[in-house]
Amino acid sequence: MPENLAGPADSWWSNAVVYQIYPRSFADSNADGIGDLQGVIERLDYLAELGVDVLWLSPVYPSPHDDNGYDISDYQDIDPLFGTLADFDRLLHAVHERGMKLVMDLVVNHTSDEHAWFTASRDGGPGGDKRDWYVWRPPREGMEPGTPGAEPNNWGSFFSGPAWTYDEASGEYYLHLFSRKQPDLNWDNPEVRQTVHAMMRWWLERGVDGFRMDVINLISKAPGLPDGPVHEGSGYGDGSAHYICGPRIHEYLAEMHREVFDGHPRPLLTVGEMPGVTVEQARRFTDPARREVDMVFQFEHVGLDQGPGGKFDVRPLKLTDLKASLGRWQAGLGETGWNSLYFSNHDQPRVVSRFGDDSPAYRDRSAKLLATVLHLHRGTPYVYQGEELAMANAPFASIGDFRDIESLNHHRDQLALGTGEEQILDGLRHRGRDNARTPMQWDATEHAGFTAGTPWIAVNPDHRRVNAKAQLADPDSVFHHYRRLIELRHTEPALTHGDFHMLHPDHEQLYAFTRHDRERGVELLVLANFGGTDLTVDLPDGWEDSDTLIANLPATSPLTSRCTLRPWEARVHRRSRTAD
Ligand code: ISL
Ligand code: CA
Repeated sequence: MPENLAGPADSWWSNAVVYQIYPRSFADSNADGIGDLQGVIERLDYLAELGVDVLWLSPVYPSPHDDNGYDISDYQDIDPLFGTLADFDRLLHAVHERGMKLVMDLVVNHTSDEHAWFTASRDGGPGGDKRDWYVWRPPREGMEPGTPGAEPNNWGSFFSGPAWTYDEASGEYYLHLFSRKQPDLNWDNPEVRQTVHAMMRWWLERGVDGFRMDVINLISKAPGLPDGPVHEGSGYGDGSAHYICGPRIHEYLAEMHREVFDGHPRPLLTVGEMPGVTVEQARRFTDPARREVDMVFQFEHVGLDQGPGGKFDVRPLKLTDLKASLGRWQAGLGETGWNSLYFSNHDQPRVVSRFGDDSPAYRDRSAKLLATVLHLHRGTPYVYQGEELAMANAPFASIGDFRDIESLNHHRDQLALGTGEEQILDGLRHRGRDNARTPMQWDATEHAGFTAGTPWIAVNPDHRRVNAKAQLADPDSVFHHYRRLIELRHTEPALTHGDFHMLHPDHEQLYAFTRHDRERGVELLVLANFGGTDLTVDLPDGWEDSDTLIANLPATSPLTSRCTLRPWEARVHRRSRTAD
């Protein structure tokens, strides 16, 4: 990034829209039931028609797939399941030919336990060459190694159970914040950092346009790895204070920037996935002057409908909470930092089921409303595959329908604790990550045109009605609404440059805000009715008869100072406003 930038809003990605592909579930070209790179190549024209600027590819590297590729056993190759490096080069070329960019998933908080680095680290034993590349510790003193409570500290893993696994051969434990097949790398070791940097440069030289960095704010752990406060439900300690944005995180990201990105000739995009990051921290991470990352994924707004029992403890979202949270992030990152805007990804349930209304009457309309609200915020919008079709949560009948390690582990552990089957399934149906991972719905044929074989996870039966083919043909579809929103990002500078001002923050059904682009003298007004009943609102002065920029329903009359929004209606108005 050039030194003389006025701020993040002047960067190339400030008016870009990113589309996330989860390759396993996108398109299968060889009928083995698993999506692959050739499948992506065959669907690129669809993405070009949607108009997105950047594709983010979830991991396609060799992997035992304990966590669907987020457990990597070789960073510089392609898993045969997805194709070859030659297929990758063809994909990259085809993406660039269409004027889009390609961003890779960088998963370097941990590797697979089948990565050669880890097997060398484990089998070399204490004192071995690569021992220090991972986090090895002896058992807790006075405890019988390998028994519960003998772990070096009390941290629980994100995927249930302790964050440590015992290696009998060497008598030590290794740390894994995620599954036992995802050992954490030791970032305090300079060799580890240099090796990762070299690997990243290798991909940039191949032509990729940046990285989405998996849980990158977890790479610096507090010295001593202290115990965390014990969580009643699981009995494990919450170690997050000792690894979320740990003591050396800014140093490591600045160093990575220096070693990998500085002076690179092509425009790149970097986005750090950062569970638990605060607004203040995110402003530091994304301040262009600090040269760390371009933007971050934060998690506050996708935790608001969660009870004290954790992510599977479901409670209804309060709209006032969502507005307070997103509004605080808009204000908090201000002119200095930059937001990533997302409701959906491969870890989250489908947004139309979660924050909208996926019943036939309001499914399309509420999906368009959610998209409108999100895309009109300040930041870079992310679209997750199928979101642009209003794909909904899946009707999982029993535990046998789930594939995700997080869901399966949770089910196993809750059963052991005596929780009832139906209660567990209810949590999984609402929150399970497999909701986002059912195959992309291309058409109404068997398996939705995703595969000619048997899909690795069942296709949502609603694909007969909800699919890309039908929506491409219908100018009023959710797909075309997303296409228009993406086009607006490119043509209306107020979306990028306008400041953000929340209206009626205490209203429980209305999401309303303005975006004022002072430099160009343009102001936008966004009105969204988050509910299935009519809603009458009083507008601020001066919006009568203003132009409609985009809406999810045809207007019945010009805007008046008091107007009625129909169920799940969203509209965006535009006016000139020079003076203040
Ligand atoms: O979905 C979650 C578990 O409840 C999140 O906490 C998730 O694990 C977290 O957002 C980190 O996600 C990333 O790293 C994980 C991987 O499983 C996710 O798919 C990835 O997005 C470990 O690599
Ligand atoms: Ca395949």
